[in-house]
Amino acid sequence: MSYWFTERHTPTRGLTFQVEQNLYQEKSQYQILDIVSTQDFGLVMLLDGVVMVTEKDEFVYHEMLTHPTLFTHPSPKRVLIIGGGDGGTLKQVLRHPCIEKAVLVEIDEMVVNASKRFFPTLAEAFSHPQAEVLIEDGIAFIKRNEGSFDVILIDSTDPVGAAEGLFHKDFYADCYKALKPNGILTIQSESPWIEDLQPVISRAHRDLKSLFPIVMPYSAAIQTYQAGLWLFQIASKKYHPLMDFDGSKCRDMNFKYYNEELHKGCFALPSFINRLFTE
Ligand code: AG3
Repeated sequence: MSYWFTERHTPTRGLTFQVEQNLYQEKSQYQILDIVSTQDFGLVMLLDGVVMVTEKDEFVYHEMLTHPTLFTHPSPKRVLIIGGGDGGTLKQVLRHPCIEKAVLVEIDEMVVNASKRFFPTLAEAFSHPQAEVLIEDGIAFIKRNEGSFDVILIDSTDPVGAAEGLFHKDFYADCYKALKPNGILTIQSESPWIEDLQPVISRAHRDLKSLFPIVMPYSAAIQTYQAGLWLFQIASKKYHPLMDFDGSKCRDMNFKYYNEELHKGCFALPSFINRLFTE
């Protein structure tokens, strides 16, 4: 029996689509997971009623969280993903032949297991020889791993509940320490159209700037996330996302969203968004 599902983005607006079938529901100590099937987006994973992954457009978020950073760092060998239990980010990371080790630290095993069952094309990354999957709180993990990674990618849920600590300055400081001297941290940074999130986005920028010499926000158009426009922020110890970018490396890689021109363009932001980073 099909029905209209709405994810509420604010008390007065949201994203609505038709669900064909509820396929699966499970509850962990952290959240409720639903897998539903839809005409428009294929299978959709919801956590606490919030869209996390859709078969149709997962590539946009996962490519854009990964490739701008991995093509900025000239030789990323050790990559850490915090969150990302669906495996989508890990899959994109492992497309880079220079990767020697990609560690995924997900707090909720339920997400990993559901992805294995319902998103096998993402979850296949878990069994890649260079991949290591740990079920652990990323905030604790990072404190034990100083100087270990070239790149850290934060693939978190929204800044509520278990993920809230992943938006805090203390956590970014621990990420700074867990990076090697030329390392890069990249975070998913929510939608600039949601007024309540604007202070969170601005604060993250300020906090990252207080730690890293180079901080560059960028955007991607993700139709199934809030208001269809999403931000990320790169925080880098040395390499500059435009000056140190070598476009020749990505030319033959056949991405679905990311490409060389888009890399250069995604850092150009609308003025109202730039103001979130200057005021
Ligand atoms: N990370 C989820 C980003 C937050 C989405 N928020 C929202 N739709 N309100 C995602 C998991 C993908 N690996």
